[in-house]
Amino acid sequence: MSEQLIIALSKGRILNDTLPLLAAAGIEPVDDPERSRKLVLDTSRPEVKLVVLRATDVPTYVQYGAADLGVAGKDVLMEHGGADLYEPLDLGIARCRLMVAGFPEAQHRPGTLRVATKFVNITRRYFAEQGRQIETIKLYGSMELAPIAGLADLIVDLVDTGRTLEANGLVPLEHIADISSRMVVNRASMKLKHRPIKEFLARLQQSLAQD
Ligand code: PRT
Ligand code: MG
Repeated sequence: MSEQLIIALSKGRILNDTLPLLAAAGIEPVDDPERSRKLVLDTSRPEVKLVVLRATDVPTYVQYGAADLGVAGKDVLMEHGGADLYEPLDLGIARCRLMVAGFPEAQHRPGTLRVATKFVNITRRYFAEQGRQIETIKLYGSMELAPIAGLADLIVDLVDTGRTLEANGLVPLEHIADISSRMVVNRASMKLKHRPIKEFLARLQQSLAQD
């Protein structure tokens, strides 16, 4: 019997782009992940199971080895810190940019700026590296509202087309990082299940190269 592999997938927009890549690598869920109420999904390969998680929980599952592999946005990985994770593959999906945004010139206001974001770790690191003093305000969604409502001077958020910013009178001000989804691997699994993981990554890489 071959060793079991558990792959953690991020719910939502990343999932739609991940499933075709897995299918091309020979792994297809037996039940529709969008519809099934099962938390652990069987696949076309009996030794491979999928768990579909809240995106921010994926690095945690892989870090502790509850999943051997996982797919997560670089934003989520940067915010998590990446302890005990290998990041062998850029899947090139769900691309966007992590940006500082706000009303034009907002970053030149005097005094300590207030920055609203769900990425508090990334935000603190980014401004600290530049020696700029800020106060972070943790939000869980609708960051774009914060400057409009007077809650914050700036936001740190993901930007794709820029339409959400524009629709709210905001502009992108500073580029922090280019984002795409990555395959991550638990460090212990990489050693203990080296062969099946290497084979899986090779198949995935091949299907990426054919795109
Ligand atoms: O919903 P939940 O809180 O569980 O998680 P989530 O909202 O973070 O999940 P989901 O399904 O939205 O997926 C988020 C992941 O997709 C992120 O971690 C990124 O890696 C990736 N991604 C890629 C994006 C975007 N593009 C994106 N544009 N995540 C969010 N957005 C949002 C952005 O926050 C902003 O509100 O889209 C809006 C901007 O889009 P434009 O096109 O108007 O610029
Ligand atoms: Mg969402």
